[in-house]
Formats: sequence, C-alpha cells, structure tokens
Amino acid sequence: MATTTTPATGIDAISSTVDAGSSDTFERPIGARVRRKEDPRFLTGRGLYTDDVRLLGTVHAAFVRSPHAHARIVAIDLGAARATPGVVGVYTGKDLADGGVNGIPVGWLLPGLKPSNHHAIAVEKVHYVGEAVAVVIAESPYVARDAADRVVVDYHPLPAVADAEQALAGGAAVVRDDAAADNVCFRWQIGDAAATDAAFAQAATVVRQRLVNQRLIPVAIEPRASLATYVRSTDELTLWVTSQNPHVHRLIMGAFVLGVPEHKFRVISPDVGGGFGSKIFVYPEEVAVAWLARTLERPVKWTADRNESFMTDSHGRDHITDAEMAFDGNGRVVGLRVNTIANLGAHLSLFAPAIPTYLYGTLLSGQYRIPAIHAQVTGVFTHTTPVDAYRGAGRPEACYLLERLMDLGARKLGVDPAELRRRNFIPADQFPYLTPVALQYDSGNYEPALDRALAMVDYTNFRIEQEQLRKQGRYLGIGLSCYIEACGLAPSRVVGQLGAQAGLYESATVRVHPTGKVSVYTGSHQQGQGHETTFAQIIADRLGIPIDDVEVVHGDTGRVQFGMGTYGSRSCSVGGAAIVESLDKIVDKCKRIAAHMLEAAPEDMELTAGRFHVRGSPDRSKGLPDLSLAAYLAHSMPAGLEPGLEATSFFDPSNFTYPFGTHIAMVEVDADTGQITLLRYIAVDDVGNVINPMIVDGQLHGGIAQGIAQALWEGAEYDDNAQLLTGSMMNYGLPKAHQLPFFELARTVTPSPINPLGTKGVGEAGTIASPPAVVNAVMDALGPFGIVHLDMPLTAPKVWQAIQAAGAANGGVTTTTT
Ligand code: MCN
Repeated sequence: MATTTTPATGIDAISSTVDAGSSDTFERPIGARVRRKEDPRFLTGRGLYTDDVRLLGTVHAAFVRSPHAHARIVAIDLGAARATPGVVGVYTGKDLADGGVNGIPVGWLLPGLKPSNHHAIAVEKVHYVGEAVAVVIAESPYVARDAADRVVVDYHPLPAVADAEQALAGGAAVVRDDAAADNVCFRWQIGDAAATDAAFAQAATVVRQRLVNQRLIPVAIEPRASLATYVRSTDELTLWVTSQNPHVHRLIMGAFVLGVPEHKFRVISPDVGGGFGSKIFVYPEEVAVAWLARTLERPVKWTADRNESFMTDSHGRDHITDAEMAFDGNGRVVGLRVNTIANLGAHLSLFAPAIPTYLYGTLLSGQYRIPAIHAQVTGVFTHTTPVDAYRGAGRPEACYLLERLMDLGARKLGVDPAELRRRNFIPADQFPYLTPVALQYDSGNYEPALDRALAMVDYTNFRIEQEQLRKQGRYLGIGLSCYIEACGLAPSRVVGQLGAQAGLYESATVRVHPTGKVSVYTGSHQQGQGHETTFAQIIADRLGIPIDDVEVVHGDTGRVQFGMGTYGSRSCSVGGAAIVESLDKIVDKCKRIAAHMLEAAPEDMELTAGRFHVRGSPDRSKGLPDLSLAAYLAHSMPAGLEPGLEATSFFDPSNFTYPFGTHIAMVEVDADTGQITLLRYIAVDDVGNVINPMIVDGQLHGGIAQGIAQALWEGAEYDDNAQLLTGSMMNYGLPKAHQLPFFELARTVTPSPINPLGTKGVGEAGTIASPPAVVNAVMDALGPFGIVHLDMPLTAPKVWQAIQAAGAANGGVTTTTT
C-alpha cells in the first residue's frame, strides 16, 4: 500500500500503512488508534501520585486559612497549637520571611506592571478567603489539622471587593497596599485605535454587547500535593509536587524563592491527575513544605482537601467586556472594538499577566478578515483567589466574544449565521496570514470544516424542522462556533520581548540502549494527555520498532534535561518536534554505523520499516539492535564517530500552530422551566496531522465537556464580602456524563508547516470552541422571545426568568405551549 505523504511536512498523513520493501508490511504507529500505554496502571489503581509517595519519618502540614477576604492580622496565638501532643512546630509568614523565603515572583511582565509581593504565608494582611496565615507541622495529618484549628488569629476585618468592575469604581476597597490605589495592575492595548474608529464611523451596521465570561474553578481529580525531604550530608533537597512543569518549579523556587542551588534541588512530579493549567504555577504551600523540610530536616507532606482546592487553586477566566463589531453594507466585518476588564484576584499568579493580554487580545481576529481591531484590557486586583491560565487561557474568552458577535451580527443583518461566517473567512490562499493583532497564522482552510459540520447536522433541514416545531411550542436552537486557537507559544526570542521571563522551546533526549530498547527523556509532562503513548508512537514510527520497546521518561529534574513542561497544547508540536530532531541525529548516526558494517557509503543508506539497508538492496541491512550494540561495544566504529547512541535536542519553533474548526450545538429549551437539553454536538476540528486519533478524540471529548459546562452550569460566585459561595462540589456545577450528548467528531487535515510533524495542538480546542456554540444555540432557540443575550452559565432559573421577563414585555404571553 502506498503512503499518503503531505508535501508540507514529509510526514505520513493519518492511518497509513507502508510497504516495508519486503513481503511483510509495517503498520505505521503515527496515525494509529494505539491504546494508551499508561492506562492499565491508572485503571487498576497503580498510578503513583505525589500523595502515594511514602517516606519514613514524614511529618504533615496543615494550613491555617483566613476566613476573611481582607483583614489586618493583629495577633496570632500559637500557644494552644504548639501544646497539642504530636505537633512538631507552628510557623507564620514572619518565620518564613525571617528564614530567607522570598515572595513568589511573576513569570510574565508587562510594561508598567508592578508585581505584588506574594508571600507564601501572609504577613500583616490577608487578601482573599483561604490565604494561608500559619502552618502547623505534626506527626500525623489529623493532629496537624486539629492543631491548626487551635491557632487563634486576631483579625481586624477590612472592606473587601470581589467584582473587578466594582474594584475600579471610586471609593472601592483598596486591594493591595503595595500596588496602585485604584486597584489597576496594568492597562494594555493592541491593534489600531484610529483605524478602528474610522471603520466604525463608516460602518453600515454595528452590534454591541456586554459579555461576562465568568470565573471558573479548575477541579482536577487529584488535588494539589507536595512532599519534600532534605539530606544534610549531601545538602540535597527533593520535592515531589503536582506540577505540569517541574523544571520551571525548580528554577523559580530554587533561584528566586528559597535560594537553593539548582544542582542541589530535585523536583519530581510523578503521575499527575489532571491539571488543566492549574498546576503550572508555584503555589505557597509547596514553598512552605520545601522550606520546612530543610529547616526541620524531616520529610514534610501536604495534600489539599477539596475545599482548599476550591479556595486556593488558581481560578480561570473572569472577564467583563464591552464588545462592538462593525459591518459594511455587504455583511463584511470592517472593525472590532473591545474593552475588557480582567479580574486578576488578590495576587499575581505566575503567568497571570499574559492570559488576558497576549493570549487573548492577539486572538481577536479569529477565522476572519477584520481590517481594523482595537482591544484594551485593564487588569484589576480584587479580594479573590488569584486568576491564571485555565484550559484555553485567554483563547476561550476571545473565541466567545467573536462568535457571539457573529451571531448577534447575523441576527441584526438578517443573514444566516453560517453564511455570515463564510463571507468573512480568511481565504485559504491567504496563508500564512498576518492579522491586525500581531499573529501570523501558519496554515488554515476554514470552509471545509464549516461545510462538513453543516452537512453532519443537516443544517438546511434543521432550519425547516425548527420552524415547524416552534409552531408547536417547542424551542430548538442551533449554534455555530468557528474557532481558532494558538498553541505552542513561541518563539522564545519573541516572547522574551513581550515580557515572558522564560523561553518556550522544548527538549528531548533519545537514548537507544545497547539492546535497541529506547528511553526518551522529554521536557514535557503529562496530566492525562497520553504522552507515554503518543511520544512512543513517534519514536516507534521513525525507528521501526515496537511501541512497547519505548519508554517515555518525564516529570523529574533528576532524570530529564531542562524542559519547559506542558501547557498551551504544546507537547506534541514542540515536545514531539524535539523528539523528531533527536531521532534525526540517531538515524544519521545509525546510517553511518550501518554503512561501515556493510561496507557501503553512508549516503547510500536508507531506513525502511526498522531496517537500515543499502539503497536498492533490502537484503543488505542491519536492524537497530545490531547498530546500538555496535555503538556501545565500539570495537569497530567509523573513523571519527564516538561510541554510544543517544541524542539531545532543544526545539524552539518559529511560530505558534493554529488549529481551527467548526463546532455546532443543537439544543431544546423547555420554555416552561428554562431547562436546556443538548440534543446533538458536532465538532469538526483541524489539528494538522494526527499522531493518535483516539487520544485526539479523547482530548476533544474532555475539552468539549468542560466548555459546555461553562456555557450551562459552572461559575464561581462571591458574595458582597468576597466570600466564595461556590467552594465545594455541592454548589459548583461540574458537568456529569448523563447531561452530555454523544459527541459527533470529524476532522479535516491542514498540516502545520512550522514543525516537522505537521501537527497542531488539540488539548484545549474543545474548551475554546464549545461555549459559544452552546450559547449561540440557546439564543437561537430563544429567538421567538426576543431574547438576544444572556450571560453564562445559562442555568434553568436564569433562562426561565428571561422568558418570563420577555413574556411580561409582550403583554404577559410567556410561552406558546400547546
Ligand atoms: N496529539 C496528537 N495529534 C495532534 C495533536 C496532539 O496525537 N495533532 C496528542 C498529543 O501527542 C498528546 C495529546 O494529543 O498526547 C495532547 O497534545 P497537545 O495538544 O500537544 O497538548 P499537551 O499534551 O501539551 O497538553 C496540554 C493541554 C492543555 S494546555 C490542557 S489545560 C489540558 C489538556 O491538554 N489539560 C488536561 N488536556 C488535558 N487532558 C487531561 N486528561 N487532563 C488535563 O489536565
């Protein structure tokens, strides 16, 4: 069977089988639905998570947390806690500061931004509910918890503010004494204000909408945890921690917070049970645990309980936006004006400044040709849990805004929403495409994805049926979302200029052992994305060896070279590309050794299905084990070639990758109750070449579920005193499987030219695309009531009230149920 090779990359397109050049055929691992290698251990309870690590002599930490959103700490009485049998010690923020622990820094600086001083344990003041005030160390976690309850803190409560708009109003409580009195952390803008004003002045039609993209709380199955141990004799500190990026953890904690040299500090992040962005950041608890292990010279462990997770894991989203879109007489978008207030919480979390700016404003062109865009963002401190990256991070907010405006525009213009989008798509022959908000899209072809999705949903017939059902008092709606996202933030040179305090490359070492088995050491790390399988597929595909002969090593600074970790859907396209570069070096060396053994010229050697053979002579060949053994025995190496068979590469991409697609939601709204039923969900995605279609589908399933949940159920709520009202599973609306329809998935394939695999990211696509698809569908269903917009989450009471209000406005007719 012939290969299907994509000219842009040279990588075989999905689901291919190649002729091995002999009678046997070699199933190409890339593109195959390989079952996840890691699943047996996860499904049988044999995963090793941070809390599973047991060290002799471990003591346990429990944090005393503020019940107030804003208060001065007048005094702390530690006496009763210290006197509790089994307590080893009790420590305050002052103890840590006196012990040389610095504040946690910010990893992305914007011009004029003044970072807050983020102590691991509060000193003098608390700034949000749940902030740590003291830590108790005891022989058991139960004693530690009980003793923590015996710490008496004398607080002087101060006025607090949770809402970002209210924090900007005159007379609002000042959040931070060490920041601006107006609670503004930064003001940032992108695009051309004058050109946008001119476009609006000429526009035939303008739609305007205030949009609230509500605050979300990441709820990973595994709560955050840390365990540290210190060995005095070797001066080595080891920290096990729930981290998506252990090297970044080590660098920041070692160099900036604790003052521990990197070569004496090992960070291990074993299995991680979900992160969704929330485990990228350096958190106060792990700083305290590491410092205490060193101070006490005993292993110290802390595992968050669920309430602590809700209060202290970094939250996501929380934008209030005034958005306006201008159209010409032909329904072409001529301008977009955006003014966003972004709630940052009480402290600047590690990458917080980047999320509502470079990961949001730069995405505001979407799939469309928009000649003039201007966006302003005001980052605001409030007395709430810090806000940072959460699956999608800025891109869902941009997509939601654009796709809601597209639907509002369609309604006002009287144009079909699919047609309006099609009219404004960037044409396929315009790539690479430079947007007015500073990004250059690598590749794209938007119409086929839209066409496919419309065909799958039978759009034309749906519209006919929708009309008929409305006459019977049934309100069905359909919603489109044509999304784009930017994955694999890069290149390091550019992000450095934009304020990133880190590079954004990825590393990989491929080590072929003497017997031909392979270990790959990757700087990426998994929290459920299946890297142990997909990375093994990349190696097995190239070297022609069984997937089970490949071991993927990650998450340990003591074993893996410096790497940047997993976030921004980068691991396949950046981490995978680093593996490919190392494989190139391995293959090159193998060819030279094989040529030497076969008495041929290296340039005449070819690799086919695991055999290095002389071109045109498949029988004159050597397999990988022959060559690796030869490389390690080194009895007869080609002149000038060193023994051993391993290679390291750092891949720094020249650009992001830009996956895209069209998602369509179909809903029915019960006008009597406001209840929404999701009837169908269709997703046509383009993530370039695909390594493992099953894993890609799984990533989309999870992402879509999270996005639907934002649209319909989830939302963090604070009261007027900045108390978190949704602090547990009882009152935070996580999605449940029975609420979700079967997801109907399809793909188009437009390879990315900027990495050797031709892949684009998929980890966040579903979360980005789905909220506007669902909200657009509900608004479409509510069209007959004259309701044009409701903010997420679209809970039944909210929808019901809107229908009642619309009915009252229409003379008391609320529904037309027969
Ligand atoms: N993949 C593929 N072909 C492609 C693209 C990706 O086969 N064209 C595979 C990759 O090899 C990888 C998986 O799909 O196994 C996801 O790859 P990628 O899109 O590169 O994303 P990352 O691996 O970098 O994962 C990060 C991304 C993000 S940013 C969040 S948030 C997220 C997500 O992935 N959090 C998750 N998916 C998650 N899935 C789980 N189960 N848990 C989380 O916390």
